[in-house]
Amino acid sequence: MSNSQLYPVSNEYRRAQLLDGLWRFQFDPKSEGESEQWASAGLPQPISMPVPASFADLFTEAWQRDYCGDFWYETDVYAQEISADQRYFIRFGSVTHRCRVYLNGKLAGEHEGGFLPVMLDVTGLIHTGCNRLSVLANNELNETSIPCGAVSVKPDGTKLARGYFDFFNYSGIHRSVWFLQMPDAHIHDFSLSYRLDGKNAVISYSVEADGEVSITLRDRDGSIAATADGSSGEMYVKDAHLWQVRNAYLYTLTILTKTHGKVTDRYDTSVGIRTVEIDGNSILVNGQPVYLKGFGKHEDSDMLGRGFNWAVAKRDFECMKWIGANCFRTSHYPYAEEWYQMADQEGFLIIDEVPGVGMMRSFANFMAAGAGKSNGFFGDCPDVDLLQKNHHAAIEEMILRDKNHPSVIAWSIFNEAETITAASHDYFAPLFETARELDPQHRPVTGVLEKTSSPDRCQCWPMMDFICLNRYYGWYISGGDLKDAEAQFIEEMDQWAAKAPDVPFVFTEFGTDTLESLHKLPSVMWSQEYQCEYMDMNFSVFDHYPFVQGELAWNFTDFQTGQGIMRVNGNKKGLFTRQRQPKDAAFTMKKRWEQR
Ligand code: GCB
Repeated sequence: MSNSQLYPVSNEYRRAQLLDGLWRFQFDPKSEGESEQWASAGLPQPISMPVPASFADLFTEAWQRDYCGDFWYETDVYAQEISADQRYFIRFGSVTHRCRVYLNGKLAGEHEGGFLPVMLDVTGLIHTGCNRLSVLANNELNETSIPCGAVSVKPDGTKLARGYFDFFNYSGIHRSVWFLQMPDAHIHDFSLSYRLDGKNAVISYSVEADGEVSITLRDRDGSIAATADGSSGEMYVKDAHLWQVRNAYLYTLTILTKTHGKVTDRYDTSVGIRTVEIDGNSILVNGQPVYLKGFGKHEDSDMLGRGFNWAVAKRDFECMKWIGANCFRTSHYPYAEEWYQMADQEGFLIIDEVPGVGMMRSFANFMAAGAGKSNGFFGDCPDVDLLQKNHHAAIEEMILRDKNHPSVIAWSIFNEAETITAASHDYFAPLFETARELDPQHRPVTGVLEKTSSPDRCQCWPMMDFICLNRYYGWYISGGDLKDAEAQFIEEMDQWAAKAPDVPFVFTEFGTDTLESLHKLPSVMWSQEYQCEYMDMNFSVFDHYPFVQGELAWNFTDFQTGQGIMRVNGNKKGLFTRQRQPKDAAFTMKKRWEQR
């Protein structure tokens, strides 16, 4: 199983060597690197490039920042004695948006999709000593890739990525790269699901591994809480410590495999015991209703672009704790695995979103969507089957990667897709089914609806276990007139109340662009005062409808987008600046969320 998504670990049976650092890099605008054998000969004119990071914001020239097309990364991998009873892998946390990877000039594998791991078995390609690892990456967008977009070609032949979405098309090797060594007979994957039995818990497990399996669960003190033998079965945990919202308890799970009585492999990981269910219009964690408070985020920061950085993640969690949040959505793509590890530790809930974004044909689709002016998409998509295949693969890989995180409470299949045609229904129905079939924990499955997906027109909301709405009354609709905005908001919510009163609703986006420098009395759009008043208006509408079970503001921080007349060096809807300092409305949210 080469698509195992287990996070790398080192122990007496496995070695995980981090390859992060300064790599060699070269743009390949004419796509000639493969025919000119760059993978075996080495990059002809490399510059240095840090990994992990987006390349865009490290340059001082616009063409480099906006580069679209093929580009190469290269580094050396030093292998100690290669042994016949071991397997060797190269694992990228992600390469955006697609890649072909070569080891010593030979193709090791390729991957479509820029937000999930690329795990390549290089056992036959690696040799003792220095090996050349070359990555041909590409960041073009089209209507079969997720996210969706297009590429325009300028008269001089330069390509420009035109995402049908509102975030910069950051590209590169955004997450850590590892050289992994593990025994030939090894542990490939495991799945857990939970049932509570009074104060006790039943863990159903299955392990995919070569050899005989035994597992041990240890509590925080290292005492054994349960054990089991065999590749699937149940463990009974007496007086279980539950993983609770903002009060996480993590056990350590150890999986051992043996062949002829001898231990051959071992994998240790943190796990949390908790259940997630929908009951009427409540979202239950461990049988208790939870109201989701938090943000839609982006992986986005100064200099790094979308590159993962532990310090940024730490600061984000500290800000989210300070403000009283308990949840975030990985808008609009699965994040680096380290975000989920931290959420597991901090007791945060995650709505895990696949990059199903841009499924509406518009270069500023946030405008069209926010105002309820969607265009069709699926009916005239050039190759809807290929798009669906890529979407399906991303769902599969996301669930395979994230299924064991206690923080993950739901899967989001799309953000603001067109959902008002029969074609959209036919497109999404099998994808929702896939998510339901693949998740051993049967978490809720949802999708995020924009304004056009109104109660009377949306064909897809019945597929959702809870309904996510992005609504901008007071910004894209009746901007500057909160009274009028509120009246229209209530009108729509009354329609939902009549249509789907027994389903939980979560607001996954609401917000206003706000300049940290602008104060104005009386308020105007873009001022800090307006953001506060807008939030208060939204809260009063949310509180009026008992089926509203969450509010995830847009956005946690200001973030980079493409250029445009509606964006001032990016989207300014952050409750925090891009440097992670609070705007005034952050105090409004804190006051509410600390009491909610
Ligand atoms: C949306 C999109 C999000 C945008 C946001 C906005 O509806 O889902 O990606 O950034 O609106 O600020 O316009």
